[in-house]
Amino acid sequence: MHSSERKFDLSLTDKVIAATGPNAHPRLAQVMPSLVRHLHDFAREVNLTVDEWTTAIELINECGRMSNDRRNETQLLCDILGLETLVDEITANIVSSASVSGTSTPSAILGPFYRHDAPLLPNGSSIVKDLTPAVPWYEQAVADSAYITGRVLSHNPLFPDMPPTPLRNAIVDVWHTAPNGLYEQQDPSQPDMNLRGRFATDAEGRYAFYALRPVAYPIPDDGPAGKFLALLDRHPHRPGHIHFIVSATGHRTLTTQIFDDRDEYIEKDSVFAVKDDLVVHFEPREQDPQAKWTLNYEFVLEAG
Ligand code: MBD
Ligand code: FE
Repeated sequence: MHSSERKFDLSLTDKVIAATGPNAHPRLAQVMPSLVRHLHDFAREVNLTVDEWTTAIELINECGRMSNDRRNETQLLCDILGLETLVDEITANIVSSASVSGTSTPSAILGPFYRHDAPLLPNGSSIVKDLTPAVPWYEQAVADSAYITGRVLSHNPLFPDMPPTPLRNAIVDVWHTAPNGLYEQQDPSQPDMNLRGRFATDAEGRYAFYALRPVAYPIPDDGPAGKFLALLDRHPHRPGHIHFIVSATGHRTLTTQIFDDRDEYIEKDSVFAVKDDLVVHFEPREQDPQAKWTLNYEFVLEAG
């Protein structure tokens, strides 16, 4: 054989797949042949060298080293590759016919900054903590102050033509960044649990709280995911968004985000999470010293 001709051991792939034993975890036994095939095909297709593979290993190791309960760099790496959005889409297709047909609210990715146990607050209260003129972003917080209201409704896919009905005691769990583009756990200058809260809907399914219009912000770009973006000549910005997890007894829990339509990054989200039905329009709010803007948004959960 000519020495410049590349010849790969295709049977290696088969050997790796065949090495799986009869008592393997069933789901792994089902998915690993595909993973191994795609992984090997990728390496052969791009002529992956040892040096390149070592660089990739270092990237993944660095992501792992940086990940903790304040920062999930490995998840961020998946996010910039579109994997969290893809998995969310696949999950919706498998388990939720209604979200696919557009009758329930579409999901969006969780992202790396959710915290459990945000305070349960009364409707009509504010998730903006300690807002005084001493806060560096005070002016912008006042300019972006927003009253967000809406209802949580139930859609039953068994009765697709029935209009959605209000859900009492649904929990609306919300979180977003400060005007400096940082979540409270990323920012020592913010009080614990700032811009996070949970609200229970009333008998008519309504929730209401004060928050801020969200700002566009760069995902953390001082780590390996950020370095990777730079190597790809990609920007790190996400359009301004507010995260929600909406849950109610007997319903599929909805993890989603809403996106402010004023945002220039709405069509170039660095983690590919924007969906048309999740783009919202804030309206000016009259005669409320606590809010310059208002938004009404209904969440439709799927029964089952
Ligand atoms: C975020 O704030 C976020 O919501 C996602 C999905 C990824 C990175 C940063
Ligand atoms: Fe986010």
